[in-house]
Amino acid sequence: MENKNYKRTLVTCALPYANGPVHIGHLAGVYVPADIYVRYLRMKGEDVLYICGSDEHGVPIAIKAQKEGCSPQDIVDRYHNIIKKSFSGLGINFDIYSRTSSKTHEENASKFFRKLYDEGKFIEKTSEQYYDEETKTFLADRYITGTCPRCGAEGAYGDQCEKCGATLSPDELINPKSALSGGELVKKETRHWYLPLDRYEGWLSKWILEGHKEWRPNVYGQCKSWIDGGLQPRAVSRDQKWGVPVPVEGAEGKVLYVWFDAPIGYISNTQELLPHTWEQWWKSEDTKLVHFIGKDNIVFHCIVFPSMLQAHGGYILPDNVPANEFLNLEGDKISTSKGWAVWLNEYLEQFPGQEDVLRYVLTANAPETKDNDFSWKDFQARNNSELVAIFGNFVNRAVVLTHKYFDGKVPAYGKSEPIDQEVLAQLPELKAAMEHYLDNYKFREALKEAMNIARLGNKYLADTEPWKVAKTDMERTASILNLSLQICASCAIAFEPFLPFSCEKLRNILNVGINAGQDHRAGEADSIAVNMYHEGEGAALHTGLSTEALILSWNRLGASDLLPEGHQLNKAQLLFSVIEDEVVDAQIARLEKIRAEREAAAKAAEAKVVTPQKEECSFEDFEKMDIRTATVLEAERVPKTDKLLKLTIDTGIDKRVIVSGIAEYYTPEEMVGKQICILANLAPRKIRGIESKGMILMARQHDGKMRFITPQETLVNGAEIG
Ligand code: B3M
Ligand code: ZN
Repeated sequence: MENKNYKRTLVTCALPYANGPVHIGHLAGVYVPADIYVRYLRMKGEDVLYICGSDEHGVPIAIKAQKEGCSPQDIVDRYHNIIKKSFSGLGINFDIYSRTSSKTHEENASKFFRKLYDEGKFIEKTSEQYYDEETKTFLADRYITGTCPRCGAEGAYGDQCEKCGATLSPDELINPKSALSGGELVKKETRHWYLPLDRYEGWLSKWILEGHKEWRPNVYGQCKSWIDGGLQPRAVSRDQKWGVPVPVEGAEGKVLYVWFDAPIGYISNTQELLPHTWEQWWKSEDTKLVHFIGKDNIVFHCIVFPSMLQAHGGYILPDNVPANEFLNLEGDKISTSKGWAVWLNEYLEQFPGQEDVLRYVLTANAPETKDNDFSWKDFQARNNSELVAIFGNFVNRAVVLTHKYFDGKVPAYGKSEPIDQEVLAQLPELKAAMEHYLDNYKFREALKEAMNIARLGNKYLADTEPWKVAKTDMERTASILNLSLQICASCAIAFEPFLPFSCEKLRNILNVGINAGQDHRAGEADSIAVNMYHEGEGAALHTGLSTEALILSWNRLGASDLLPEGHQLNKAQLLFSVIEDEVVDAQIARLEKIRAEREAAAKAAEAKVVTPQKEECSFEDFEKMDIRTATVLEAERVPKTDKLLKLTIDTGIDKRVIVSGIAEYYTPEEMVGKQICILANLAPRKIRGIESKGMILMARQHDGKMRFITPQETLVNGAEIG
C-alpha cells in the first residue's frame, strides 16, 4: 500500500476535548506535525483537505460543568472558541474547525449508529454496572475512581489510569467510588449496545499486521498487542444525558459513547465544509487518509474506528496513523488538572511574534519515537543557538552585504569556483533527504535537514569571506553573494512547512512570493489559491522580470537561479531575536511555584500519619497534672493578635482567665458556653499583658487542624480527669 498513487490526501487531527485550552503536549503530539505535513503537500501542489474540530461530548466535560455549576454547553462554548483562536494564532489553519455538538454531527452520528443497528451489526447486552444511589445515576468511565490494579495509584479512572497509562474497565478498579458523590457504588442492571470487535479480529489482523508493516513501530506494536490479546465487544452507548441520544426506541437516558461519536466527527466536519463533494474525500480509493493523533488514541483510530467504518461499509480506511508519544514538561508529565502545562493561548499572549519558536522547538524535540521533554532552557538554547545564530544570522549577513555592496540588487554570478560547486551539489541531496523524511512522517529529521541548508549557507559565507574579498575583487564578491542569496531563497522554501511566519518575513525581505498551494476554506464552489505573493516596497517589476519568476515553489528548492540577477531585495530585517534569561526564568519560576504547591499538598496528605509516641513518663509525673472540666463564660479576641482568645472560665474551683491560641480554629462566639477540659495547675504566665492561669486541652491533627476536648456529656465543672 505504501506507494499507491493517490489523487488527494485527507488529513485529520485528533479532535481536542473542549474542556480546557490546548497545550504544548497536544501541539507536539498532533497539531504541529500535521500542519507541517499539510503545508508540505500543498507546496508540492497536492490536493489536501485538513480537518479538525472540538470533541464536545464525554464525561470530563459533563463533570466539569457539574463542578462549575453550569451546563456542558457553556463549558464547550468557552473552550471551543479559545482553542479555535489559538490554533490559528500558531498558523494552524484547518479547512474547517467545527464541533461535535453541531447539528450536522448529531444527525450524522445518529444515522451512522442507526444503520449499524438496523443491520444487526451490534450486540445488545444487559449487564450489571455501577450505580450511584446518591445521585441516582449509572456511572462509567471517568465517573468512577479507585485504586489502579496495575500500579496501585489512587485516583485511577474507570477507563484509564493516568499514572501508568493502563486502559481499564470500572470492574478492574480496586475500591471503586463515585467521582460525583465520593460515595460507595452498587451494581444494577442496564442494557447497552456493543460493537463486537472480536468479529473484526481476522480482518484487522490482515489489514494492519500484514498490510501496514510500514506504520511506526509504536503504532504497529500497540495494534499487534491489542489484536494478539484478543478483542472484546465494546460498549458504544452510555447511561448519560450529555451526548448524542441513542436513536432507538426505548433508549431514553442513553447516549452514544463519546469514542463512538467523536471519530464520526471527522466525517461530519467534512460534510459541513463540502456538502456536495465530501464523499470523494471519504469514499474514493484515490484518497489517502492520514490520522494525526497522540499515542493514547491509537486503539480508537486503528482498531475501533476502522471496525466501525468496515461495519458501515463504503468508507476508506487510513493509509497511516502517525501517532506520537508524549511530551513531558520540565521532567514531569503534563497535566491540565495539576496546572502543569504550557498553554497555547497563554504562550501566544506572552510571546507575540515568536510563534515559530514554539513550532521549531516542538518539532526539533518532537516525541516521535519516545516520550520527550520540553524545558524552557532548551527552548531558549534552540532559539538562540539555532534559529538566531544559524538561520537568522545567515540570512541577515547575505542580505546586509548585498545592500552594502550592490544596493540591494541580486548581483551577477560570474566564474564558478570549486567551493561553489560543492555547495550546489549538496542542495539537491538536502532536498531529497527532506522529502524522504517528510513523506515518512519524520518531521524532526526533516527539520534538521532544513537547518542544514542554512548551516551550509552560513559556512559558505564564513569560508568565502565576501567582506574581505570585496576589498580586492568585486566580481567574486558578486558571485558569492549571488549564491548566498540563492541559498536564502531555498531556505524560504525548505522552512515554510515548519516556520511559516518567519518564511513570510523572509519572502518579504527577498521580495518574492511562494506557491503554498490551495486550501478548501472558501468552500467547494470557489476554493481559493493561497498564492502568497507579496509586493514589497519598491516592488520587483522594474527588474523587467515577470512576477511568476519570483514565486518560489517546492520543486525549485536547491536551484541556483531562484533569484534572477538584478532582482531588488527589500531591507534586511531580523528573522529571530535572542531570548533573554529573564524571559525563561520567569516561566521556570511559574512552574516551580506550582511544583512547590503540589509538594506541600502531598505533604499535607501524608500528615494523616500519626507522630511517634513520646518518651515514657511515670505515674507520679502524670499525677502531678490537675486536669478538670470547666465551662467558658466569656470569650474575646486579644487585641492585635490573630491567634489568641481571652477566655473567662468557670473551673468549679474559681473563675479565672486563660489565654489560648485557638482563634485560628474557633470564634469567640463558638466558645461561649462550651464545656472544655483544662490543665488547672499549670504555672500562671503573662501573655500579652494578661495573666493566664492554666491551659485548654486541645487535640491537634498533624495537618495542623485543632479541636478542644469536651466530655461526652455535660458534667459539673471541676470534675477531675485522670
Ligand atoms: N478527544 C482527544 C484526546 O484524547 C480526543 C480525540 C478524539 S479524535 C476523534 O485528548
Ligand atoms: Zn496505574
